[in-house]
Amino acid sequence: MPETKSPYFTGQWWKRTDVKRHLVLWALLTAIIGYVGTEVQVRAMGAPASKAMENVINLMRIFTWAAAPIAAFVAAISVGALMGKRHYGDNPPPEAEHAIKNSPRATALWIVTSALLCLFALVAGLIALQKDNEALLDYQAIKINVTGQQWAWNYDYPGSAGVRSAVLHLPVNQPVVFHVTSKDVKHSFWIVQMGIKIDANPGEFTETAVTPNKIGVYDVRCAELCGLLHAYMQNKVIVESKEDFDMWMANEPDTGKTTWTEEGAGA
Ligand SMILES: [Cu+2]
Repeated sequence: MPETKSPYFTGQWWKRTDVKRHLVLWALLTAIIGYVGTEVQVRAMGAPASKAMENVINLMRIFTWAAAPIAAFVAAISVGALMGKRHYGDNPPPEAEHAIKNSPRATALWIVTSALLCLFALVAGLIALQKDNEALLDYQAIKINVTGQQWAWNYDYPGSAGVRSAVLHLPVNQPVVFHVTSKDVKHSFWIVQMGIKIDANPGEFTETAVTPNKIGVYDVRCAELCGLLHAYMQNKVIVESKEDFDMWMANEPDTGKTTWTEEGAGA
């Protein structure tokens, strides 16, 4: 007796309407998640002020677009299930058919895919980190001691007759190495638009380095919850021309009185 099989059982799963609907939803959600996760987020961080930050942004774009199809896949199935399995009426719905079959091929596919994505994220991340750390070895770099305390940052320029400032001044296109420590609890020294961040631990020095490549005023923040006023533990970094930096060095060897203005560089 000839049997007409429905596409559910023929193995031609791609002909099923619900599969087609989910595929469309998947493509749509991939685009939305990828776009919001990259463009919107990157714009919110502001323009990059160093090569390191450009690398961070590129890496974020790549990672987000690599993860977007997976997030979208989960979301598409969730939305599809919520839309397609609605129940109307007063009585509880009849038992659904929980025919989840084991498929070694599907299992292998998701294990291999996740493993490859993790490996890719690890290797790409380590390469970016290595690139950033190369600046640590630059013998021409300016060395600056950064001290965090509840709830302020102070900067000492050891090579320059004991200049200490509450505002960080940096000359443009000159590598800088920061030696970071804390007076009390753990903080984290973060220059947002330069893509560097390192823990500030009491009794120890950590190091990070960057070469600012754009004149302007940027944000320094604490990135480690450190007490009541953690959210206010932020100030500015002024990146200026070599001449302006030297002038500031010569004229303001004060102890924390340095202020900054909206005009920024050279002020
Ligand atoms: Cu903090």
